[in-house]
Amino acid sequence: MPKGSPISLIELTLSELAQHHNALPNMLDESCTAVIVREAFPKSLMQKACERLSAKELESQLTSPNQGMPGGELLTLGAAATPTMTALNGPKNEIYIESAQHAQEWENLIFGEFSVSAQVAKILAGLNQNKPAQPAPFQDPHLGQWLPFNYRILPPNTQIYSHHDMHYRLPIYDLLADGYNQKKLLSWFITGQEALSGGELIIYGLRSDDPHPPMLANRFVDTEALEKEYYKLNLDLKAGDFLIFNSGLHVHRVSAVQQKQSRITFGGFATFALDQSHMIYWS
Ligand SMILES: O=C(O)CCC(=O)C(=O)O
Repeated sequence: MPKGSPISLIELTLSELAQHHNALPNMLDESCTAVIVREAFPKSLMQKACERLSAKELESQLTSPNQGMPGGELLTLGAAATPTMTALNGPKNEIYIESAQHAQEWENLIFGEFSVSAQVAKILAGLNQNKPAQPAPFQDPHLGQWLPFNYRILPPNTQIYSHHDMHYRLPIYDLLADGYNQKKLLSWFITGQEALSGGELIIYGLRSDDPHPPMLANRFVDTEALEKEYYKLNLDLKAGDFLIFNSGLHVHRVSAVQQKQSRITFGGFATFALDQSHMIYWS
């Protein structure tokens, strides 16, 4: 029998949201691991957005948060509240706040009239008993909202190594308003440009609270052991698909892109208000 927690997946289309209004409460109680909403965003919009993101004018704003990590050097537009090779303790507060101030400008530049953030809020609400979802508020109301999502480019031969996302210990979370569940963390992303070869999201049964995870001497998770011994699920995601999963609990990775085109995604994290009234999302 495989090790770790079993993985369960729900797949639906936008028109079936109402039948799955308990999907995210079921992620809270661990009875559901992942949800894919197929074709949640128009393919033509995704194609245009990826062209704009890859345009010369934006090149100087892209960062390489895992620079120095062989095979892991993805490119991003916008900060993320997560440890990276260049910021092991997560982003500096002022850098994150600066990034959040660009949210609307970037969204307009890359998606035009279409509000991706509003559509994400609608999907999250649909999967959570129609309770509203909104970008995460800062503790200090003058700072406005956290960055709702960031833009991620995985060039050929790069991957995202095995990890989980339970990162509330990072100093950046001191800036989050009170009243949110910091024992649960979900990841979501929209596939902008799919990988036809490699670039697969793989979710494993290994739990973030496992006291004895299989580790290599270099302190990376032993992915070979994950592949051989644990529950696992490979996801086949296409441009326009929306995915949300329990990334605070389940170790996961993105396999190396093995084609000429980059794999492009737009995504962030999400959690629940402690009074269950709404959800928040952020990058
Ligand atoms: O493919 C992506 O955008 C990120 C995958 C991942 O590691 C996550 O969503 O936590």
